[in-house]
Amino acid sequence: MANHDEVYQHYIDGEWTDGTGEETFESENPATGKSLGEFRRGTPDDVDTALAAATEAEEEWQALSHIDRAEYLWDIYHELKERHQELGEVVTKECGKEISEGKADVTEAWHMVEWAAGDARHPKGDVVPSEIPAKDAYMRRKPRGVVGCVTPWNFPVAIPFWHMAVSLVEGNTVVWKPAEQTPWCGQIIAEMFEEAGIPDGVFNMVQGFGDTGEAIVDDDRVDTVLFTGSAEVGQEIASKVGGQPGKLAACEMGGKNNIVVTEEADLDIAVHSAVMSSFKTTGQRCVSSERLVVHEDVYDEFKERFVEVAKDVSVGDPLEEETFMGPLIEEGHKEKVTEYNELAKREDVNVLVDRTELDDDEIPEGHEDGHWVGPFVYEADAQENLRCTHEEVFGPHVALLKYSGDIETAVDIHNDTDYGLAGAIISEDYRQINYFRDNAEIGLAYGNLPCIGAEVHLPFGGVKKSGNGYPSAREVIEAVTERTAWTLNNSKDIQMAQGLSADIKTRED
Ligand code: UN1
Repeated sequence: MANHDEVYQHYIDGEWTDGTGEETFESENPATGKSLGEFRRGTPDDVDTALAAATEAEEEWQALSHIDRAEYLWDIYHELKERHQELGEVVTKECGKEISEGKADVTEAWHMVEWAAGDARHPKGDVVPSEIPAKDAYMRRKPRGVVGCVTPWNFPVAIPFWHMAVSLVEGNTVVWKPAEQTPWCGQIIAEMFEEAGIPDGVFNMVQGFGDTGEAIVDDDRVDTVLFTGSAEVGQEIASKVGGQPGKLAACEMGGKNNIVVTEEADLDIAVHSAVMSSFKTTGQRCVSSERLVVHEDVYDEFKERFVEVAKDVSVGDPLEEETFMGPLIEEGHKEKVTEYNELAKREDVNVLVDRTELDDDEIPEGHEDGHWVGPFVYEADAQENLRCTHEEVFGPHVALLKYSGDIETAVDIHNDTDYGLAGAIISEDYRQINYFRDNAEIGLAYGNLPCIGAEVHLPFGGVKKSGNGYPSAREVIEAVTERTAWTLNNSKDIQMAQGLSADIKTRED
């Protein structure tokens, strides 16, 4: 539990500060409804102060080598590892993910820090051949300047490091707004940067809501915006930033992700992968699967087995190791998931499992005010344009979509959503697998696996409505650095490429 006598502050320019706002907000444990601590709510003025500090700190930070900058992150890497259990529990208490997931979030964070800090010693840029033997050509990288980071609650430790670790090692300064649902994780990360002794103004954290995030996105001093979160907000950010010359946004958003189970599938793998993809994190990953596209030859058996698990999967106290699904993040989200379950019924699907309201005896003692929901599973017509099978719910709301015919048909159904983040094919036939690999419109594709659990050094991002960039690992380097094409002449003569004449002709010639 965070300290209850304290109102937690922002971290700006190397200082803890109340900021200019009068308001505070609480972090709530979604499994109990109890407060975990009170936090200052940031204002656009606080963002202004943080951006001034980040801008001021650029020069000093950029004067350091990549390797020196990475040293601060190595300290954080060790701390994340040493405090694994404790921080995993904080994640679980604050965002409701069951404990193995809470701990995996912390592990994913130190993996990202390790990648970014280790990358500091790798070659940067390229040596490029020139048409002219006397010329040396290089592609070099420079930091863009100030990076604004807006991160979600569902990976409250990992995703901040996706955004910030590479940005900082590359020489940018950062202004970060953690999700309003997980300010305690934000507080702990800011304490880590402080303890690591990062120079004032290089890392700044402003707690708050959408208006704080918007102030970061809108400000001219921000050179790159990194955003992970909902499609609506991401699209708004991408279009706003797109209209501001010189500014970049890398946005990673949601999905309506599919698992395709063909007639050649091993059904043990299929059921296992589908359960993991649909119900882990209570369906609240942007890569969670809400569509299971299953061939008619294996449909009945798959359905029977999947439904059996969905009826029994354990929902409960996320701190207990026996729990598979914790609560939803907040009451408003419980309402949204419930509405989508109701909508599916109105759209006349065939409901197979409805655990929208759990039985009283399923809810652990002392957790009556948690935001509980269990699986909701239904079958629907794959060809029909229903809202429930096409809109992202972000919960354990799963459609079984039966298909007949070949893999081409399955992939057509797979691609029939506006999103394109993650997906999987379950099949023992390599031709089907390869067809899916080449034709599924997604950024993260899996074969004979769940469509969740990407490793940090893979590019993470989607196509279509799911994203316009990759705010993590190697790919984020493009968003947080500028390239310079640098050419040096080693000769005293000027010789041009493309056969361009270097002769200067005068009237006398
Ligand atoms: C998210 O879905 O919001 O691939 C992020 C995964 C994790 C990250 C998920 N590494 O499931």
